[in-house]
Amino acid sequence: RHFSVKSTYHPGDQVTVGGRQYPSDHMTNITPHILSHMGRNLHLQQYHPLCHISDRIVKYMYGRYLTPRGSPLFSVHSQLHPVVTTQQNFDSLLIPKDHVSRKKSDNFYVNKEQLLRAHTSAHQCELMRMGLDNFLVIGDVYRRDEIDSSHYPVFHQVEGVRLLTKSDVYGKQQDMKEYELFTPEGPPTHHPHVINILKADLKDCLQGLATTLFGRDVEMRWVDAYFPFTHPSWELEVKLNDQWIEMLGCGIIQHQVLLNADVEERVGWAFGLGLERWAMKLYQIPDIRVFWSTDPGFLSQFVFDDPATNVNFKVVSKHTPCINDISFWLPSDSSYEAADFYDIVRSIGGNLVEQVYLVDQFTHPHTGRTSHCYRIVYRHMDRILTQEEVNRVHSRIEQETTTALGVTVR
Ligand code: FA5
Ligand code: MG
Repeated sequence: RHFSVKSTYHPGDQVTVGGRQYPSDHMTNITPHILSHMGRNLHLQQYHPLCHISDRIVKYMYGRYLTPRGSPLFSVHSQLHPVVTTQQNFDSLLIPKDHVSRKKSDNFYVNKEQLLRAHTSAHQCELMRMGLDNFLVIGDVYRRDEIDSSHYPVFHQVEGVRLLTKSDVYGKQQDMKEYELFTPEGPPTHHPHVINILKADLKDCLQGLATTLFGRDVEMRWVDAYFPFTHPSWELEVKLNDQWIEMLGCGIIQHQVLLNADVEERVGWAFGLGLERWAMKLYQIPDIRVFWSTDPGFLSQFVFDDPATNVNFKVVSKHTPCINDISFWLPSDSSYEAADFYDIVRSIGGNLVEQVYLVDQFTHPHTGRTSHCYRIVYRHMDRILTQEEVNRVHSRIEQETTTALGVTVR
C-alpha cells in the first residue's frame, strides 16, 4: 500500500522496517525516504569513507587497551538492528518521561513502543547486562533534525563504553583500603578520585584519537555538556574551516545506569561520536549528503586497502543552486510541526534539496493566524538542475504540505 508522510498509517496497518514487521499506531511516523536508507550500512560497505574511518577508530581502540595477555580489550558490535524500544533509547538512560528528546517531532517512531534508535547509547544497557565491560557499538542512527551541510536525518555513530573495577581504577599496588569507588555516606556517589582518574583516561583516549586521525596540530577544545546518563559530561570540538564543530559527547556513566543493567562494583565512562563529522574533517568533505552518493566520481576516491591512506577529496561538482520560497498559513488547531514539513521536503525533494530553513514568520494582528515562510535551496551534487524541474518538485511539495499538514499556501 502506498503511504505518504502524515496521518496515512491507519490503526492496524503493518510497517515493514529493516525486514521485520511491526504494528503501526498513532505514533508511527517513519517515511519512505527514511526506509530507503535502511540496510545501506555505509559503515560496513567496503571502501566507503565511513567504513575506512570506523576501521581506524577500531584499530586505535584495539591498540590503546589491551588485556594482560596482549589482545584487544574492546569488542565491536556493528550489526545491531536499528529498531529499539523506548526503554532502550530513553528509560535505560534515565531520560525523563517528559524529556524533549522523546518528542514525535524529533524521532522516527515505528509505533508507541519502538523507534529507530536516535543514538547508539540505546544499546549500552543490554550489552552491559550481557556482561561486557569494554565495547564499541557502530551503527546508523535516525533523527528528525534540521537539514544543512552537517545535519542529515540518518547518520552513523560510534559508541564506546569502558567499565572498571576498583583495582582497574586504583592499580593493584595501592593500599586500596583507603580508596573507594563511592563516597561512604548517602546514596552512592562517585568518589572524587574516581571522577578524576576516569576523566583523565577518557579525555586522553579521545584527544589521542583526534591527533591520530587529524595530526598533532589539530585545533580542539573541551566544552562542558549535559546528558542525563553521564555526569560530568563533555563535548569535544574541532576547528574545521574556521568553525568549531562538535565531534562527540562523553562523560562518566551515572551509577543508576549501571544499576539498571545489573552491574555492580564498577564505574565507567562512555562516549558517542558522529562518524560523518569525523570523515568530513579527515577528508575535507564539505557536505554530509555526499556519503549517500553512489556516484563513481565520489566512491572511486576511496578505493584503497590501507584505511590510513591520505585522501584529498575533490568535490565532484558544485552547481549553482535554485532557491524557491514557500509561505503558508498554519492550521488554526496548532497541530503544525516544522519537523513534519522538513520530512515532506526530504521525501519529495530527496537529494535535490540542500537546505531548508525558516526565513520569516508573523502573526496577523486581526485574524491571529500565523504564517511561516521557508526557503528551500535546491542543488544536486552531481548535475545541473533546470528551473522547470525544480518548479515541478516545488509544487509537489506545496500540494503535499497542503493535504498532509492542513496549511494554506499563500
Ligand atoms: C549523543 O547522541 C549521545 N548519545 C552521546 C553520548 C554517548 C554522550 C555516551 C555521553 C555518553 P549527541 O546528540 O550530541 O549525543 O550526538 C553525538 C554526536 O553525533 C555529535 O557530537 C555529532 O558528532 C553527531 N551528530 C549529532 N547529530 C547529528 C546529525 N544530525 N548529523 C550528523 N552527525 C550528528
Ligand atoms: Mg550534542
